[in-house]
Amino acid sequence: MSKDAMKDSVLAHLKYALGKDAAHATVYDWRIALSLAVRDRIVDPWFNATRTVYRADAKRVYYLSMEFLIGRLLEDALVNSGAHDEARAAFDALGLPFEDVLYDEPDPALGNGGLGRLAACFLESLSTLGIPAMGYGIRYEHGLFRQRFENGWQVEEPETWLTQDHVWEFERPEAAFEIGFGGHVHGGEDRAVWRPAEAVIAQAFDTPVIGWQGRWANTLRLWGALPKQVLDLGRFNRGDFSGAAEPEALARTISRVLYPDDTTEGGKALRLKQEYFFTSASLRDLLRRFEGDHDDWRDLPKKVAIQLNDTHPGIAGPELVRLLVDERGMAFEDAVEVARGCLNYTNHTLLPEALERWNEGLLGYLLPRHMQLIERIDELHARENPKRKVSIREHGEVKMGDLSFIMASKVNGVSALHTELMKETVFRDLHKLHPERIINQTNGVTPRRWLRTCNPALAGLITDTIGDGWIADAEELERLEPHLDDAAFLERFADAKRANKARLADWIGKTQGVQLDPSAMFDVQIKRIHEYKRQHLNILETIALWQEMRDHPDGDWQPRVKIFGGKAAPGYHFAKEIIHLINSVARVANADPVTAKWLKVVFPPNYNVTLAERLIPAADLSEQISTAGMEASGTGNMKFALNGAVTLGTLDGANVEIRDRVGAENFFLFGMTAEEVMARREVEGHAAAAIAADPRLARALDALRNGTFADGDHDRFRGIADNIAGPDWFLVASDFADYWRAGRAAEAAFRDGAGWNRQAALNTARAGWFSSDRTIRGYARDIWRADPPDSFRTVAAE
Ligand code: F58
Repeated sequence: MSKDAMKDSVLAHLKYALGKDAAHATVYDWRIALSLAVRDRIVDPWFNATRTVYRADAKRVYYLSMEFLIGRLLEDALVNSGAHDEARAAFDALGLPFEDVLYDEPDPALGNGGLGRLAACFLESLSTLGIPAMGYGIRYEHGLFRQRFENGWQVEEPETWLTQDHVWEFERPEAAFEIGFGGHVHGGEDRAVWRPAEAVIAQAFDTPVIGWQGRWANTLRLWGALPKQVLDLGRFNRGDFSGAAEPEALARTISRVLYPDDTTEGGKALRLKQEYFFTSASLRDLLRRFEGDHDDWRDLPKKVAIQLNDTHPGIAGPELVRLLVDERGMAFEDAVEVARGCLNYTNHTLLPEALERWNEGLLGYLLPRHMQLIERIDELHARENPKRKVSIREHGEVKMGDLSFIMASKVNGVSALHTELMKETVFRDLHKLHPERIINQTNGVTPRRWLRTCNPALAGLITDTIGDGWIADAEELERLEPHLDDAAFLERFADAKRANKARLADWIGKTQGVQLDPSAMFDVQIKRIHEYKRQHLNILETIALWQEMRDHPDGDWQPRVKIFGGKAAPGYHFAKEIIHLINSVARVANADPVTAKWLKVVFPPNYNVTLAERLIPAADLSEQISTAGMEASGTGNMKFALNGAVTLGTLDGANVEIRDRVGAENFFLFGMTAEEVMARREVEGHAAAAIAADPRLARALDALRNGTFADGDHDRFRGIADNIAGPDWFLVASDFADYWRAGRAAEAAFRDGAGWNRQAALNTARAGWFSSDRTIRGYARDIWRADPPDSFRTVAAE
């Protein structure tokens, strides 16, 4: 499409879809008009892909996830459909600010963090690779809360992405299912009849996901909850107007917010309802599709691969069995076999408190038939494995991890280390019974969004140097290596980074009122706030650094900017304290005339995909400092490496594999190994010993207790200090000295400009393996046994 055709299309949509003329159009109007113009280009490849799959009767992959952290869609669609340059030229010709139009789009925050973003990267890679797939999730009216700070404290506000037109989705009123809860079960052992006490409607909303070069598009199908009955007319006519609207309000609650606070009983029930709601709708949808052209249910695993993204859709096991037994008359054991043939489960955490368990009372109340089936599945597993030591049920609870494991063909971890730890810890007993079931699939990220689109300066340099083949095959980035001895190339690499940093500094100056020197080292830690991720280790080191600078104001300090981003779960008090501490240190340190030329701390609020896209290209140093053995993989670590930031990190999650690939000399390693962590926890008084051995650490902790960052209030940060000095489960004190050492080593390396540039560029050159295309190929080969249809190449040529 030419620039003029794009311009005409945008103007036509402006006029006929929005009813505006160019003279009166707002940025919003232009954005919607452009989005519709691009959407027009996606619909044909989308239809073609769907037709191709039907014609070939190809196996489909269904990715079930509570979260799809898709981020803004317009720029992705422009880049992948190949319309980006024409659109920019068209907007230039119209005299409109293209960037402002792109940034006008709200960021659908339909996820918490890595798990949700991984699902979004996977969908994009599935489309790029032409693998027939569908993502299934929930269309939350309000995604993850919007974060703002009040006196340094996190305040949560509802996210409102759907108050504007969301033109990427197509509503499908005909794709709707009734989802029941509660009630009673009637009938026999095998075939039973469940009569739910209440029901809501799950209705589909489809978003096409276009792959690189517009060759293929899969669908993201999100379910919205609707009432069966809009209004209780009886109550309305009796004058009970708010009561009359109750059925609608109650039904809609199910798809209202992402991850409601489940510290209350009501919250727990709602979360379970959400999980069943989208899992049931998705399974019924895919069975209906299969039913259209097949008559033998035993063939289901040949045509359907279902991936459970963590245990949130773990009720899929019993639900699929129920749909086959109660609604299609299959024998129980046959149904279990068919279900196991289709289902696979990805684990994302070893943290015991994050492994889902459902109380049997609640489960039996909301899903009585499923509770019966879970009992039978457990009995069957016991019969099949007479020597087993485990049971799905324990202390009146159902362990969703074990249930998902037992009902899956394959169970995978998300990095090499995490997969090994899964075998030794959470799934030790089950792994012994089923030694072939656990496999590893190290995570990856899409290089389209996380390099090509978010970092045009670096992407342009790479393409000038080695051509654009790397966008489809990120491992081609290795071809940069011969250029790393070319001073002119390294200078251009540094120019790109400098430009990104200057742009970020400008934005932070405008939005946060903090002035940054773009030549300082930009040191970034962005992720959910959690004790195991150890933002408190980072801020403690910042305090120690600040103290040393004040002691030696004539020292030759390396200027450093510490950038933080992340949200704390609303009920996680300690994480909120950490946020408050970071903001308090920022307030004091940034105002200190002695240190301000060397040290700045910034924490832009409301970290989300859009903010990550701004920060990652501008980072010099990537902080990946979790307690070893606790971060399943991490995916931010991959995005940073791809964008030429050097990692300062522990031997945890995928850091291990990043270090293997980029080389130990291009990675700042510190801290204990996972094994050492386990051993150290057993040593009584480990924190006190570490503090006694390190006056620098002791002094930084003192500053938390003497009111330095709390206007003299000695108690404000005492909780954090006492935690580090006391139980210190996450070994902040024990790892502090080595973290300090590694930080200084990174600063010294950064001073050596040319050497640093080479290290940074080497990270980019060797990070191509961390593309989600590689990960998806692994899943397709080892788990799903699904391929692109033969005609994928023909479609490309059409
Ligand atoms: C993350 N999990 C892991 N969970 O922490 C990270 O190491 C990994 O790289 C990533 O998954 C992808 O595999 C994660 O993001 C959540 O967000 C939970 C969702 C349910 C509520 C509690 C948080």
